[in-house]
Amino acid sequence: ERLAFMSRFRADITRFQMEHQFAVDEMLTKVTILRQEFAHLHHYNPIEHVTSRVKAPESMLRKAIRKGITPDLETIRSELTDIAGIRITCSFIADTYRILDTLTSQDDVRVLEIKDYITNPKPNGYKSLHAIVSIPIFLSTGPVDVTVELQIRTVAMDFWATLEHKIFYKYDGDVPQELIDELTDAARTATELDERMERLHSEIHGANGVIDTTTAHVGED
Ligand code: 0O2
Repeated sequence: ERLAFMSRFRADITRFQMEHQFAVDEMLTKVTILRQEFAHLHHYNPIEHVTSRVKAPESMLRKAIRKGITPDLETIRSELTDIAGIRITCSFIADTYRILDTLTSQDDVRVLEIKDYITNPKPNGYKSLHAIVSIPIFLSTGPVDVTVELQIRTVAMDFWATLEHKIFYKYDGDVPQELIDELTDAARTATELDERMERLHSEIHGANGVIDTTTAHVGED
């Protein structure tokens, strides 16, 4: 009986992970289409790079326990919104909002929540746009709605968040105050850089940010 339970549990978890991977794949296709369209029609690429991941079962369980959620798959599905995650790094602040609008206005994307940590940064200085969305994936057994977390940020915000994340884990969440202050200050510098770059960009290319075809550089990851 125990063996049967184990094998059922393993099958359930595989299916659960697969559904989230399919949702990530769907979202990535949407992002690829946007990138190609921008590159070919507007000769401008607002997206610098894209990463994605499906949270591993161990981190899923750890997060569920940390949040006091019953660690069964259906509760995890409804309570943890970042099992499927896509991170889009853009060149400029205006691009982050443009990409957010474009993706969240698509018919099959249902917006569950938007958190604008660019306008309202976290106290430590963290900035990003977060969109929790639900998209359908089509399996042989029928459609399933899967939640995906989109994180959209600039290169400077990403640089800061990556370092902060590493420091947070290195100190196991107990970061010395000195370092916290340093990081908060660095976040201000990142914001200044973003604002200066954005000003320069619009001075050169106009407010809509579309680059002249003769100077266009279409980068691929
Ligand atoms: P990981 O390892 O990136 O997956 P919650 O998701 O419930 O813990 P909340 O407030 O509901 O927190 O969601 P929020 O604030 O939108 O944060 C979700 C994710 O945003 C985090 O996932 C991080 O990826 C990122 N994030 C939020 N705040 C910070 C921050 O201060 N610094 C950095 N570097 N990233 C942040 P995880 O699961 O915490 O981490």
